[in-house]
Amino acid sequence: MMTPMRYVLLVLIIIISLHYILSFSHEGYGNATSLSNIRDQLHFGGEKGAPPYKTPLPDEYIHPPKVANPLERKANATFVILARNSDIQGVAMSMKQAEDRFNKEFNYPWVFLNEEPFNDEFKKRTRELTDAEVHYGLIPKEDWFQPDWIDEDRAKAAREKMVKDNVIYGGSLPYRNMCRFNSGFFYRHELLKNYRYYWRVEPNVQFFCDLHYDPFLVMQDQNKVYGFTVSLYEYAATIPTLWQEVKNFLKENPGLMPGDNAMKFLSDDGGETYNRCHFWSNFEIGDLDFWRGEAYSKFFDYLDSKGGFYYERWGDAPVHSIGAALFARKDQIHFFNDIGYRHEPFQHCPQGEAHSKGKCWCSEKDNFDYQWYSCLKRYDALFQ
Ligand SMILES: Nc1nc2c(ncn2[C@@H]2O[C@H](COP(=O)(O)OP(=O)(O)OP(=O)(O)O)[C@@H](O)[C@H]2O)c(=O)[nH]1
Ligand SMILES: *[C@@H]1O[C@H](CO)[C@@H](O)[C@H](O)[C@H]1NC(C)=O
Ligand SMILES: *[C@@H]1O[C@H](CO)[C@@H](O)[C@H](O)[C@H]1NC(C)=O
Ligand SMILES: [Mg+2]
Repeated sequence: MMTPMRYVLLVLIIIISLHYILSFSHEGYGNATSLSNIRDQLHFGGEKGAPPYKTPLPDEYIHPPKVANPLERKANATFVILARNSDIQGVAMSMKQAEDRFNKEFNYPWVFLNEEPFNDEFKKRTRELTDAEVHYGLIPKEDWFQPDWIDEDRAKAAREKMVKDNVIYGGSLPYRNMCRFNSGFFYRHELLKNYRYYWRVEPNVQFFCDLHYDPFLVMQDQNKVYGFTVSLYEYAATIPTLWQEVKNFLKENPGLMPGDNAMKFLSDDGGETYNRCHFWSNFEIGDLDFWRGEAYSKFFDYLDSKGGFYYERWGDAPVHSIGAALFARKDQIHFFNDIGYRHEPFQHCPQGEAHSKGKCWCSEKDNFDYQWYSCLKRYDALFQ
């Protein structure tokens, strides 16, 4: 029940509220809080100019991006991303970080490769992330799809068995095409022919630290052929006969290995068995001419002819790693310690001085380098 006293109180509250509401449109409260003025600014009527947030700030507030290249020389190099149109969000994320951490200072071009044409959204969203050149390439069919001479019945049986055995990507044909392309074809693509060095980037990776030197110049000046950040063991189920084929190849093609190669990274018994160590190829900074050279070309053609990319599920990571470890000198394989990097589920986070120098945002405690599943200790041992 409403007593007379409560009735008076309610009327009072209404009067006070009305006073407040009306006073908001009073000039004394300033135009930011004036309802009629906000309506003008937001342009509800459609008859006034653009809302203020659409008017560019005067130039005096804006400073141009810093472009610093103290060495004033550049390598003959490019970024390369293999991706589908549907990968665009992950590509944008990776590319933005590579630009912010490094490339906005250096402006190396970007090459995008796909077995289907890139669509307008993919091109727009990648192009607007960089000041550097961008190139979009179509992969020739014969470099991508399963060749005719592969026995599809045998390949299919292998895929089905791997699904049953829960092998990751075991049932996927596109994944196999991708692994074979990355192993033996990307460096022969028309768009990469004019470059010597490449930095491979994948969708959804992270770069944690500022990089104030040019890793391509390190490769060039120090005669490196392969750079990595993470190394680990391969799944045995994906490469049952790979090492036997490697040994067959070496027997048939003597003289391709330099004396100071990195066989010890791959094998603990002088080459008899493979310890499954490989460099994680979702990150690579490498020399395209090394892949295009005699030793690796012969090596890839030999492996390809055995059909293991389809009858098993040979990855480009072990194939590249074995190629680099056997046909380059061990000092031509470089660990990029300063590059903080994550591809799920592992990351390399620079430690100590390298961490602070790079202003890294990864936690030093989350670092794969000497975890039990990492092969970095075997790389270290090459030089001890
Ligand atoms: N154009 C194209 N690119 C592909 C295809 N499959 C994979 N890729 C690209 O090849 C690279 C490796 O593929 P991922 O799916 O990242 O393989 P992964 O790194 O082994 O596995 P996750 O990253 O854990 O899924 C990435 O750059 C992909 O964008 C494909 O069918 N077509
Ligand atoms: C509010 O806007 C009017 C009209 O644009 C202007 O004349 C008045 O000075 C402004 N008042 C304040 C407090 O800025
Ligand atoms: C870059 O490297 C490629 C491959 O080695 C070579 O063909 C090309 O001439 C080089 N370009 C320049 C400008 O040095
Ligand atoms: Mg990946």
